[in-house]
Amino acid sequence: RPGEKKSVALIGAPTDAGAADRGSSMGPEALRVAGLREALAARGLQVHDRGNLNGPGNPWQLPVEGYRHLTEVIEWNRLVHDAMYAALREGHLPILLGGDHCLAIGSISAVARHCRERGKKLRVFWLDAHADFNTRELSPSGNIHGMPVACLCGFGPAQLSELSGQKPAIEPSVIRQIGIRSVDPPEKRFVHEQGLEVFDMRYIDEVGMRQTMEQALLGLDEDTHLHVSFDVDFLDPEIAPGVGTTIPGGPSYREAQLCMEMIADTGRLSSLDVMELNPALDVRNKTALLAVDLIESLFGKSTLMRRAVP
Ligand code: HAR
Ligand code: MN
Ligand code: MN
Ligand code: MN
Repeated sequence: RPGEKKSVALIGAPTDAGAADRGSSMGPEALRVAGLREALAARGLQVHDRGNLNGPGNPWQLPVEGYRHLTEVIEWNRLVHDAMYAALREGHLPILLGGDHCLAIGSISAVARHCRERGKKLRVFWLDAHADFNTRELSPSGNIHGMPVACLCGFGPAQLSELSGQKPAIEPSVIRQIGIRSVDPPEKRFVHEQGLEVFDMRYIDEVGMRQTMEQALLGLDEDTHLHVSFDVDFLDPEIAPGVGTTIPGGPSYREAQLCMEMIADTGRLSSLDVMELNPALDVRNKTALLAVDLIESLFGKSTLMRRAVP
């Protein structure tokens, strides 16, 4: 619809039931306080803040049969799936405000369902320090935020891996993982076995963020729905301390900006997760402010009116 403003729907999912630390349940509000709505509106977008989903509390229990808080995680992911799917159907670009990263199961299941119905190709960018490819058998912790990619690829409990109405929800071949620097040894074997395309920090060090992104973006076309799952622990903890599981050696401020800018240049971004922000561990909301700054770049803000140099 030419002339009409592109619209985004903000969906808050305040839970930390899938995580090792408490506090990412406060992520949605910290992003609002950091000015997310205003930043998106300044990009010319129409912003619909749908408020927060209302799911079960965190019972703070030990893992049972390899999963911590499975009942709560299933309920939250159902809510997230339904809200994301509804927003996509209404023509919005949905932004999930986490919440811990287990919620990407619901979010990406909704995106996968939507793409299947519209005959669209899907590409998922997983920006994270972690591969999140554990299963109950492989996980050292039982925390489900370490398992979403595996669940989406069909390795997980039925209530999670069948959320999209089809198992697997996605094929490993649609995923590009970027920024990875913490993978458990059995998880690493499984990543190789399933053939995930991983641009880890060693790779980014060697070829640079620009060439990394060029390769990750290869093959995108006008029929591609690009979903970005942004785990804030992707960023170097020096600039982004407000996350539960900091891992040193992440992308710098400039590398992260370039990553977001190159995604924006494709014009294919169609849905987004912003996950794992933990205000209880942050310093004067600086990680939330940084996340908003990067999201502005993801939606096309750049210093000058210029595309990348040849
Ligand atoms: N690999 C570890 C585990 O499975 C830690 C996972 C931490 N995950 C996140 N999200 N913070 O990426 O327990
Ligand atoms: Mn609307
Ligand atoms: Mn993650
Ligand atoms: Mn992570």
